Amino acid sequence: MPLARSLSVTSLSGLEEWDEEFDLEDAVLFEIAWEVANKVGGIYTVLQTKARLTAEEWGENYFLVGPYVESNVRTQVELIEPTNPALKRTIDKMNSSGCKVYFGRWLIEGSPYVILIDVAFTAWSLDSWKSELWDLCDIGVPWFDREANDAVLFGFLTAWLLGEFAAQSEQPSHIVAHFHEWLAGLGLVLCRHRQLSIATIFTTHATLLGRYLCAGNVDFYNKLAEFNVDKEAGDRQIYHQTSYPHLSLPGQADIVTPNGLNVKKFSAVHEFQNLHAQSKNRIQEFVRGHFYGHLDFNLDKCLFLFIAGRYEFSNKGADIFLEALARLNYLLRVNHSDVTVIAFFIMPARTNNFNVETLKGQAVRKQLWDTAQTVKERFGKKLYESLLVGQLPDVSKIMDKEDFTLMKRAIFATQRQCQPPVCTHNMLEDSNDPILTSVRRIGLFNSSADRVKIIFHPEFLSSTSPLLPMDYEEFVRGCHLGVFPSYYEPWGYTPAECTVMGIPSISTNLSGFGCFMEEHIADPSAYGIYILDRRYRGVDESCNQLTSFLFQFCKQSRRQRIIQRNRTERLSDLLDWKYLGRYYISARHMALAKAFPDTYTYELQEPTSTSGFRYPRPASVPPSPSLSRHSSPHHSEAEDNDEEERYDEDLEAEKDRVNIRQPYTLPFKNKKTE
Ligand code: G6P
Ligand code: 1S3
Repeated sequence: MPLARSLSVTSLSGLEEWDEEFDLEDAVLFEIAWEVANKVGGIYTVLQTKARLTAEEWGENYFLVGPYVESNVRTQVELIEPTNPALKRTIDKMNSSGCKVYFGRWLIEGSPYVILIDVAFTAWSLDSWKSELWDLCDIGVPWFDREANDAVLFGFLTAWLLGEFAAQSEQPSHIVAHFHEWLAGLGLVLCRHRQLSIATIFTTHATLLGRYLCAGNVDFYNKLAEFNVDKEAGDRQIYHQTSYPHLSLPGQADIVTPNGLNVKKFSAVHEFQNLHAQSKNRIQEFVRGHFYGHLDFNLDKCLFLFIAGRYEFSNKGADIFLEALARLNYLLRVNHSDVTVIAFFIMPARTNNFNVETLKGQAVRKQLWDTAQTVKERFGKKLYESLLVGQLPDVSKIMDKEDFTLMKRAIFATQRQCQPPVCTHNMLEDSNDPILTSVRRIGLFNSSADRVKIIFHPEFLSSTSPLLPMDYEEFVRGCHLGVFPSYYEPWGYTPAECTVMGIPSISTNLSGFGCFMEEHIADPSAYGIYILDRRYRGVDESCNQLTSFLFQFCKQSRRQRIIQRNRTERLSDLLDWKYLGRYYISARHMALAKAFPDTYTYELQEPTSTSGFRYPRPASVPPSPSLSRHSSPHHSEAEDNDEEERYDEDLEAEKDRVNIRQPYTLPFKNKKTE
């Protein structure tokens, strides 16, 4: 009887050398998720970034299973014939029985094989499968819940695929099926019910009930043990959705698997700093247009902050970010700071496209640029003609009336009767949108007197946008600080992505990422990893702490920011799948050992006291504004500009990189039985 194992993370301590000898030759891995080649949220990032490592380990025996979505396939997948004979027979058999199953290569790093199932094609089975589900575990799925209906179809089809593959395999192979999240979880329930000889794993990335409860007015973390989960789910009409994970994940998780990234290393150490400068220039161009007629602040002293992600106002901490921005605005004003903060909110909401005022801003900027080019050309021509006849031009006459008219007209066009807009789009629910409602309450309307300006871009970024033509990665690189003060965040990729790009970030000790960094870095804030305490403090206290992080950040000199970015980037290794992938590897081996004890074994290991690895404090002076390393006690603008040589010096001081290969030991050891 196969054993379903829920493999999510337990602890990062107590990890030892990995046993590389584990022989997977006759084992086959299926990784099943709704987000295979289908970008919906964070799980896509997990699968897409981890694929190379998993493909390296499992080679031809690794298959990702997901839904067939035509538009995704057209852009991300190369359809081919299956090479594995048992799989080919499986797919042929399913397709001749009324299914539509495709096979291909996902065109990402590692080029893993994908099996994509068109769930709509088998919708004729929905009613009978729903009634089977009811008989099996008393779960009823309402007809109007499209997502849950898709989960039923996907679950039955994946269980069909796995069962058929096991039957078609000539010699019984050791199959591991790894299911992600509730949308795929039903497949696991069915595999167990049908007693398929398969090692199963279930990973949950967030729970729906957790999202709902945290978004409501409850003290989630202090009352966690008291909730009657069935009642809470029933009250919110999500009982059927929350029951799949409960059925797939009985009891305690066996292992916690931190999320990694594919860390890109540049050959030139400072390349990421150059990229920051380039991307920042592009954001500055956008700001020039957005604030036309109100550009009364120094762009060179402007800091770009951002929050991005699924639009869950309080779960993602947009609520306390706004409150802290209002307090920061007050502090900057009373301290007569010359710094201007522009806070971007990149969270998709329902809109009917960009608003006219925002588009006009970019058009005005473009017009000013064109005017300057025209006048420059006319000027250049006259200068050239004068030099041709051997004369220096009469500077007072080189620009004529027409030039001035052109320039005056362009300047008149920058006059504006309204403030620069807070929101770049026409919102469908403007009057009760949570971000806009908060902005109205705190009164941050991009007025001249405010040192903090707000731009709400309710759509994910794209390099083809007529407004801000940058993709997300480019945008992050150009910003100074990512702010993610989440209340509900099982992991949180956004601050991790900032870290590998060398951009400092704020997260919380309620997010997996924040806890992971707190556990592994002796002094996270010295590395630009600010971790807000939302676990032991009230909302107001957390807001004050956030305000203080922001204010301290604004007080840093350019040089201090450059040093801090170097330190942040140095943490990349900690988040590389190259190391973090071991938790997944370990989980699969554990599942194999539990399902096939005659072939595989594993031993539990006691965590050792030496295992708690921590990144040491930076060797050089912390980048605090009060602790400047400038040889002269007077800190001037000129000093800020010779930073290029200075950060080399900082890198030298901290050259002895930490070898992070050692700290990752696993809570158990695996062996293949001889
Ligand atoms: C990078 C570039 C520098 C630039 C700096 C701006 O380090 O290599 O040339 O001066 O970014 O930093 P800031 O924090 O002011 O955007
Ligand atoms: C979930 O996506 P989310 O943003 O809805 O899964 C992500 C990947 O594991 C995780 O990083 C995030 O915290 C969860 O919330």
